Amino acid sequence: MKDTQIKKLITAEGKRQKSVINLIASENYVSKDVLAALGSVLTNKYAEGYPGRRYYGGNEIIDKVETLAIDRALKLFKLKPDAWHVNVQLLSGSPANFALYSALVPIGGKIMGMKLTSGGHLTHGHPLSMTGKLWKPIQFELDPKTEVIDYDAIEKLAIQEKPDIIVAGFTAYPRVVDFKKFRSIADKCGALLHIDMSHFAGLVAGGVYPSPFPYADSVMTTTHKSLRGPRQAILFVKKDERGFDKKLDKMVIPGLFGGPHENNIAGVAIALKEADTPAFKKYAKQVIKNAQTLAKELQRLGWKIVSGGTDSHLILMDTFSSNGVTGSDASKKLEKAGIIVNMNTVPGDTRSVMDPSGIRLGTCAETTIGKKEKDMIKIAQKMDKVLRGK
Ligand code: DSN
Repeated sequence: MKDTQIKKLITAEGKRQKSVINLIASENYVSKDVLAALGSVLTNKYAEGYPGRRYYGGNEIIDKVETLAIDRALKLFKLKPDAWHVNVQLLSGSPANFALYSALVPIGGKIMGMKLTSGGHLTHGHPLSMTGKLWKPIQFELDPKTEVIDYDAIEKLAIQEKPDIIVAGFTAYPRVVDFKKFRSIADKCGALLHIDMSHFAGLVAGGVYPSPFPYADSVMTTTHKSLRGPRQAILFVKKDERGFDKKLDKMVIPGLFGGPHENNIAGVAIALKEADTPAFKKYAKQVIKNAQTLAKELQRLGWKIVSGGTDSHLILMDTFSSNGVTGSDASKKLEKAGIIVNMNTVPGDTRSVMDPSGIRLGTCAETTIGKKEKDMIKIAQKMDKVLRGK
């Protein structure tokens, strides 16, 4: 690389990544092949439109790249091409959820999702997100006692509010989501069911977390979390007489978006193939084993883990009620000791989002570099020492 300033920064970031314990639940380390695709000549090409229907010439090879990504997405999640439609063009989860609502929910309609402080995402109808301004947000919270989803309360609210769409699948919720129950709630109030599986898509692919596809009308996933691909998103919609496939594609381009980043899409195609292997299944299993071990050891050391544990890659640790350490202080102290986490609200949090009561942990990245249960125990013990100032 001729630009020495940027080269130095890339090298420094590579070193930083190698030198820390990365417990950011939404990060992972991609393969060399994915990196090669991202830095390839595919970035030079404009390809507005879809395979076989582009506004620009010269897309005969690009069309094959995008088609491969779509085919591999269907294959990985065991979907029939005549039952599901796939759009791989959106760059990350927020614009993908926005495109989906724009395509399927009339402006001013109701989006029902989990509150940010309970583990929902900004794009599930938070008042500061455009998804909470252009549509009317109906927000639900967790059961304050058990800190898990209260399906009966959601059903009651849904029947009362009659949302156009219910969003399930969350950004800071460690437990398995019962998609069948969400389907039945959606049917009772006449809503569509949209699943945001960004966090656990890799676990679904690895067969260690339930698949939402039998129950959803639409599914969105980012590709860079447990799925271990580049930063990008995939949208899936049911293909039937409702015409969601055409509505979605038209909303993505020309409705919202321009030229797809085909270098990213090639990286996604590679990651989807990598996830379709026995080695990835083993990886997904280990991710959960590691998270459960980390949670258990932290609990043993006296730290409160939200909902009492985890069924996934993700742990929410209530540092404030355990020991009076705020989420912001905890994350700063840990970073100084080489452990990278993010501060996070906990269910029912009364502290501010900028200095909440807890931190969120995840095991995707550390499992990718080969960490096992014994390493998780050491990490928990180091965290305990740092947080207690020992
Ligand atoms: N930033 C993602 C996460 O960390 O979960 C969600 O947008």
